[in-house]
Amino acid sequence: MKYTPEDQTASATAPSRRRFVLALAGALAAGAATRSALATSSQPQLIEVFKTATCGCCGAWVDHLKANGFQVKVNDVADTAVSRKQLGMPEKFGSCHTARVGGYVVEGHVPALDIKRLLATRPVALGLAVPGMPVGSPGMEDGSRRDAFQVLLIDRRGQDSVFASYPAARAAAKPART
Ligand SMILES: [Cu+2]
Repeated sequence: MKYTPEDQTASATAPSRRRFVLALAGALAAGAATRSALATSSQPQLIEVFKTATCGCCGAWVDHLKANGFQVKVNDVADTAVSRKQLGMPEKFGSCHTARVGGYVVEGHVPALDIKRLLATRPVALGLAVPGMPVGSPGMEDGSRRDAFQVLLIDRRGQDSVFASYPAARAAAKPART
């Protein structure tokens, strides 16, 4: 049998060209998927807030959410305890406002970054809570003072675990003079 270089070339080229076309199609599909994922994530996340009409720190928290890219729907209600009960957030974790976002409940002055982490990691849980109204949490600013506070992850049985911890912060101390 006579060996012909052309035959070898032809038989080697065809499959590799097919592989290249398949690889190109795959790359295009991956690019399209990435673009659509980006398009989805650039849509503002809707968060629905339940607060009383006169609550100033609630309004400041709403502003904090908007500044961090959330689309906020505000519902002024007569009693936020009723909203908490409807959303299933135990009263012992209660604060001045409650909210619903992406299938979770968010109670109190929770930092927007923690809500984003919740939505990105999607743990099995009821949601997050910052009980009470710690000074220095978003919407509760008082100069540079910040009391230590924790963001709690509340599971569906009402058990809590620490989701994030914020240490206390004070205004920079003046240099001591001796
Ligand atoms: Cu408040």
